[in-house]
Amino acid sequence: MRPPLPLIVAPMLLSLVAAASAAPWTVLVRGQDGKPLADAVVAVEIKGQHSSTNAAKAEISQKDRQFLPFVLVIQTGTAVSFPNFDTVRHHVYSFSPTKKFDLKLYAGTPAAPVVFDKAGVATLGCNIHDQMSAHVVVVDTPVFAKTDASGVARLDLPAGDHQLKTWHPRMPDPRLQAQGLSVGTSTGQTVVTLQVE
Ligand SMILES: [Cu+2]
Repeated sequence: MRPPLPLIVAPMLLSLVAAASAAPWTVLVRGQDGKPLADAVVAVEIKGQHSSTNAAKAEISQKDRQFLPFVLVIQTGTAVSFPNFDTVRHHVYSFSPTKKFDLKLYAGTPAAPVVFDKAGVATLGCNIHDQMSAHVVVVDTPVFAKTDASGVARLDLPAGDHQLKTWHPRMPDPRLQAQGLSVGTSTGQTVVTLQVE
């Protein structure tokens, strides 16, 4: 015969019910060879609805003649500043249709940040240092993450039918891959395969 449930279980069950409105979701991103991809962008448009911001801020710094981070994911409308921590000057630019800009040779932090007002991928370079490159991935949602070394990103998602978008710097295609994602009330996992070079 089963013993009666201890009293402590009742409040635990209640908190489980409350937490059920957001399901912990794992997205594993891998290449066509099956190997996990680190630094992949995973973004979820909740119920497929676009959402932008006019308050978010982010940063790509320059240190030791490198951009940091190499991949930045932001919500559409985010203002990005480009502080230079090197003693040499940098000249940061993007020719990408998602956001074209040019920060002429500077030291320190340019006065005005760059607002990324359109979804897509902007590839950055420096006119002085050819080896410097970075990517700004602009998504129409505040729900996003990057994959870790094992290709895994974790997100808390509400139940519903969403749009899952993924991208990796080794993809020849500058567009994010999109697919439907159905989330119920329990935890789940999605595996995404991207064509990379
Ligand atoms: Cu530079």
